[in-house]
Amino acid sequence: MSAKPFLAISNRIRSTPFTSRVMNMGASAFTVYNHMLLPTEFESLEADYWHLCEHVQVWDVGVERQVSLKGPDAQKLLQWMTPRDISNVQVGRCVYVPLADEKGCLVNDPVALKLAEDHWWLSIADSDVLLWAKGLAVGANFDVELHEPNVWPLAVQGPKAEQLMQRIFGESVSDIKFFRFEHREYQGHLFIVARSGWSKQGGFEIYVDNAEHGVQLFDELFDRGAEFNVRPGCPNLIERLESGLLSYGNDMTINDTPLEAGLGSFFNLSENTKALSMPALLKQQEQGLRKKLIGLLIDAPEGATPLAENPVVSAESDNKYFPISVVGSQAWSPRYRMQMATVMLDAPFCNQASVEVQLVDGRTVDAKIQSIPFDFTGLPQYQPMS
Ligand code: THG
Repeated sequence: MSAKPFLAISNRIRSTPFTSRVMNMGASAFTVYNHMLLPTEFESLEADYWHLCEHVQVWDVGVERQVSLKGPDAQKLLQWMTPRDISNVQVGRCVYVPLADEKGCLVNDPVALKLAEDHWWLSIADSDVLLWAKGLAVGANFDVELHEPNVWPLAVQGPKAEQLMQRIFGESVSDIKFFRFEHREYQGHLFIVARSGWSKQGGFEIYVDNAEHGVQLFDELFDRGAEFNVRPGCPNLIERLESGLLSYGNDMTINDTPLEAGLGSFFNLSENTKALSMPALLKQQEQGLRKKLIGLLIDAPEGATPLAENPVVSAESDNKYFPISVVGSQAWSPRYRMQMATVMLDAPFCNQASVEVQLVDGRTVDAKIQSIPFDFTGLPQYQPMS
């Protein structure tokens, strides 16, 4: 077997103010996200997972770029871009807003921050939202200023995140409620701090808008975090799958609608008639979905992952195998000792209890169909092997 390919890093793949630190601290793998470097692994996926679930990690998620919409038509533009009704969202709130195009297809799924009545940030997943927003605003002659400010979110995640954040920003950081943000001071600089983050282990996100103050803060998080066993980390594939957090570009793409991706619960189809995607989404709901994103739980050992391409899921009734799905993400859960996968599955199979899945080792096994998030109730829970 050949050595792992490496990533050639040039200016097109942007760094964050923390990249050199994260590399020195042992990041062992990176991916590219919004044309930027995102660490994906430190010690190992599994070691990082257990640590995240027990302690606290600081994540360089500077790749979550902010697209700033400012001006009299800022909210009008955002309401056009998302099927979620944002008319009653107050300043200081974060909202998860799937963005969909005129065909109803997913363009991105950012967290939106309402900074002021005429100012929003879209904290984006991996696609060029700025270009899409500009095209819409220019075409519709909207009075709105659009740009990507230099803001690099730092996430502090894990059960001890709150204690560590209190050491830095004071006890009042605990007043910040889930999916809200407030300004907090560190060394004379005001940061936007939200209680949010791409894990279900609890924590905060600090929107660093100044590199110099940011690296000071970064270093202090590690100094003060020693007593909480802090480590550098990153969004963890195992944890986020167990928690049912979806990744745009992996679990769903511009070929899928938010209804197909199971994001229909975040909006009400009758509510926001201003959304660009609404006619297409209403039509799709009326006609029925052709495919759905579902979860697969597979009782197979570590290493026995489903095939990435054509896992060959077949109808139970006949013996002919044919591809009816695409695997989105997959990981082995060390806690439940099960293979987890997300799959965009043809609708006729979605109501079955299980499907047959081909694994990399050639075996074909039964996989339980579940809705996302997975339901692990009744399964034994394992501890980390030391
Ligand atoms: N934080 C910030 N920006 C981001 C992400 C983030 N941009 C990219 C990506 N992550 C966007 N995708 C998601 C998906 C899910 C959630 C957040 C961002 C999330 N969902 C919760 C849930 O599903 O339970 C809460 C949703 C809600 O209550 O509205 O947290 O992580 N800054």
